[in-house]
Amino acid sequence: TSVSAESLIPSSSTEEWTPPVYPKTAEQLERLKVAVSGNFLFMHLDDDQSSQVLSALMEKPIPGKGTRVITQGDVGDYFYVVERGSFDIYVNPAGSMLPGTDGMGQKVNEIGPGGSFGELALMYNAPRAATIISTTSQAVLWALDRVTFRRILMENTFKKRRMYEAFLEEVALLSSLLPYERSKIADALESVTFQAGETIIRQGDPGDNFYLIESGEAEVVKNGLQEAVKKLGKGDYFGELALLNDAPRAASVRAITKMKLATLGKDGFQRLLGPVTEIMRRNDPRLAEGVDPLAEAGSPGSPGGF
Ligand code: 1OR
Repeated sequence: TSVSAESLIPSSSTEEWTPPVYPKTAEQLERLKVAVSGNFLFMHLDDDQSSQVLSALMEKPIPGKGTRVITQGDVGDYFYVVERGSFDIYVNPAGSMLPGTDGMGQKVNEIGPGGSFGELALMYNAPRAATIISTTSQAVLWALDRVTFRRILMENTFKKRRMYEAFLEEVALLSSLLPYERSKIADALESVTFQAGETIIRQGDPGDNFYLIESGEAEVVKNGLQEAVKKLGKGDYFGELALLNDAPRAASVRAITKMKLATLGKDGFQRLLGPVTEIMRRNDPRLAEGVDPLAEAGSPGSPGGF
């Protein structure tokens, strides 16, 4: 199959095109819906797009452990969503593997149910950037062909990755991450705005979201007192403590100016910010106050930090 021709057609092209249809049983459709439900790439589709994508996805059982699904350097054909099983990702920094060698390089990541892979080659018309191998014996993938991926899924992904790329690069908390890890965060972020004076999170409430400040200023308010606390601005984050400690909000945060925030839900926070949770714990304001946050973790509602 050739990669060249359709890659030049913008995904908004009005040219005739009908997505493939793979009929599914009710049982298959149910499994598929669960598999894509947690995937950020599917979240902004309208009803039409959603049903087109669901019928274009093709079930692909991966029977054996150690099955190679994608080979670094190959031409990209499908995008995959994981329903069941797990997969290891290997990257050889030297580029594509030499024929006849097994030089897969280093293991860089693992992907499990609800995750997805194989979007890069389709988005950028680039060779596969990694090799992907099953590590469980009964894995199930759902595959989406490159044209349907580009026509329906990519527009949103691209827009969001582009929109957040520059911003996330400036966020100190995320500077230790690889660019690809920041791209995955970009996919998951949602933008929200608040007016000056509005309360964004309230002390004592359950914590469901993590926030990064895109623009504007906020203040942290604890026990109704403003003195002891600090101001937050562009690139700062808040809302992490309740998620890290599974505790109610330890302080309120109120917008001083109009604010634009990028937010991640609990799932995304746990899935994507795992590598930087240690940094967040180290930055825990309660450590600066001389309070041992671990000693407090078991007593929900206790004041401390923000
Ligand atoms: P693809 O179409 O290039 C391989 O086929 C897929 O592996 C790729 O799309 C991504 O979906 C997925 N670097 C490159 N590709 C990765 C990476 C990755 N992780 C998953 N994929 N890195 C790991 C980041 C934690 C960077 C390693 C230097």
